[in-house]
Amino acid sequence: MTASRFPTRPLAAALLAGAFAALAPSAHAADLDELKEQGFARIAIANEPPYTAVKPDGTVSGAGPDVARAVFGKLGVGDVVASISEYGAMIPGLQAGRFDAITAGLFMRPERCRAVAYSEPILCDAEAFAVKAGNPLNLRTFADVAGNENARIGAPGGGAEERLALGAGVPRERVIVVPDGQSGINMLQDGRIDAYALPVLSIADLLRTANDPNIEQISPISDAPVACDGAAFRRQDEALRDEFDRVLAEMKESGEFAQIIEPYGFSADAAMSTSREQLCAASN
Ligand code: 6CS
Repeated sequence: MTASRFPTRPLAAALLAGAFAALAPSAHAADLDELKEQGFARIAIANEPPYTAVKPDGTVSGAGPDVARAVFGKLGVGDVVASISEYGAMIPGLQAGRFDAITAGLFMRPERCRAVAYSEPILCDAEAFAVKAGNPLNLRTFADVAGNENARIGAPGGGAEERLALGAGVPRERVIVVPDGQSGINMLQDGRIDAYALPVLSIADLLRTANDPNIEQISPISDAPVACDGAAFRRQDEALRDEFDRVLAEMKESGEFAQIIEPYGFSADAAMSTSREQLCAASN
């Protein structure tokens, strides 16, 4: 698995900043020839393994960037350069021209489908809670959280889980915005939240890393649908999205798609058994 470098050395970072400054954010369409000329595609990620990950040495990996790197490579775009962003800031950043695509596990939801041009499905997952061992408040659904006036749930700002909690009737003041996975685990361990909501594979990765017998995973969350992401492009970049989709379909057909995502725990069949049309039409 080749990986892009996420420049950590000052000179490299400065050079990249200069390159970005030269590619000043603009709302104009990013077409394939421009990306080939640029030599890389600028992708938004969240650093939430196994969807996206930035190692201490700056290497970018995770299922989303690895699929994107493979597809863009086959389109003649040499590499991907990643920027870490909160989920809620990804679409505004894309629309402002700071990224060429979002490849971060940004699940298809109707409001997002209206704002961006999604590729066909890539990474699918159910939702999970991390809770204190023994699940003392018996929180198994977002409705359970809504129904317990003492229950506080942590979720990414602008993320799917925040919307699911609010949609289930959890009052705003009991939905705590969590900036990243480690913070969420720390807040659970400190008793500042009673459940931390993320997709199943993300919670599983965090609990493996925490290795703390005092917290446990509850999944799947039965009142949350299985969701899938796609690579997200600006609406005016549908031609680029279509080229991405063409190569993605070839990789699904050849088995290369499964070879990339299944070692991370994702199911190729899950992504291949649904479609952007179905997912964008579903009411969450
Ligand atoms: O689509 C989202 O908003 C959610 N997707 C992932 C992979 N993690 C959390 C986030 O809220």
